[in-house]
Amino acid sequence: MDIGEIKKEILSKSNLKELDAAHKKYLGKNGSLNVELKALKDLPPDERKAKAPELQRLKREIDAAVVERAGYLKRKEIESSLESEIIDITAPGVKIEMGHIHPLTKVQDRMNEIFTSLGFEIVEGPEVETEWYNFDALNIPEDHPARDMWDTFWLAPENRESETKNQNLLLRTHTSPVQIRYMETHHSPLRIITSGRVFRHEASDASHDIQFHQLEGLMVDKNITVANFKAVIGEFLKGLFAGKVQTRLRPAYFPFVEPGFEVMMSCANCDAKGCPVCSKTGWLEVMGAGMVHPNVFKAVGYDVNEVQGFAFGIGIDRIAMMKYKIDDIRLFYGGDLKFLRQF
Ligand code: FA5
Repeated sequence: MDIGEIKKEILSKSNLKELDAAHKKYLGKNGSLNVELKALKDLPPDERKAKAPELQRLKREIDAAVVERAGYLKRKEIESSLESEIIDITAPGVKIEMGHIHPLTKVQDRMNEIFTSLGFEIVEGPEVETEWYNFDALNIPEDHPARDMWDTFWLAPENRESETKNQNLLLRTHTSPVQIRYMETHHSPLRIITSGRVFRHEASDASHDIQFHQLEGLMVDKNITVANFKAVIGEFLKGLFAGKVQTRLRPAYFPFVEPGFEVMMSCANCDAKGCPVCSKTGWLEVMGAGMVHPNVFKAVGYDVNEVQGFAFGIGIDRIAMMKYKIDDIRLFYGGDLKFLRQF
């Protein structure tokens, strides 16, 4: 074996795979030098003694040449990969797309702003309610027909056998239960608003959905009248629409108020000419309201001879539809970016 030739061969290898093959050719399991090294043990002692040092030297030199070449090849590999990976710090960055506030949240924030400027405090309530808070305490007992128009999604009773019937769980139909929750733990005078998601078991169309948002308001004090309600709502509408819409109050029935009203707004979507949003009437109902019913005050332990109050529940989705001239409530929940990016 000519070590000079072998070294030349090793140095000619231009990648690690070829180099490994060359190493195996001499020192692999069946490599020519390895075979000779293994055969040493069968030689007579004299011959073995004479031949072994030479073979060992060859082995060392081949190993050393392979290690040296491998180091060189690896260095080259790293250098070339570094060249191709050069970072151009002057290149423009990749733009990270920012999300933005949903139109419903925008309107809700603005409504909160207006009411807090009028002295209302923001409070919260749960979306999963008990039957008692959603209906009974609001003067809507079990057999009351009003329950039909506020049908909702009931949750399967779980381990509640020991509880009374009106503790059944449901997705709240309105934000009005928060009135009860708040009055149970607070005394008059009070001025609160609460907003959030509500649910209805009903068919959807351009102005109705099975989930939507309400903002509830409640003011309780001595000598509160409908005039106070009209003043507060007047300020709210002025703040949001700057006098660009017409509103009217009409009598309506809600079991938890007496008298009750609905506030109608001239349809901004069709300039009150009539369209699917306003059911071709030119007017859209945006809130229910009224003077708090004595039975509600009794349910929370207030003295009905001492206090009066008004309450209202505004459909936030419909207010947003009027503000931005949106012709279908379902667009808010579709997740279509072409729609959402306009706000
Ligand atoms: C109520 O939910 C009462 N809790 C409101 C109230 C509060 C009355 C306090 C008196 C005192 P109503 O079901 O009308 O009432 O809903 C109130 C508002 O929610 C409506 O004026 C309308 O703007 C909106 N709304 C009602 N149903 C839907 C629906 N399916 N989709 C979208 N918005 C709706």
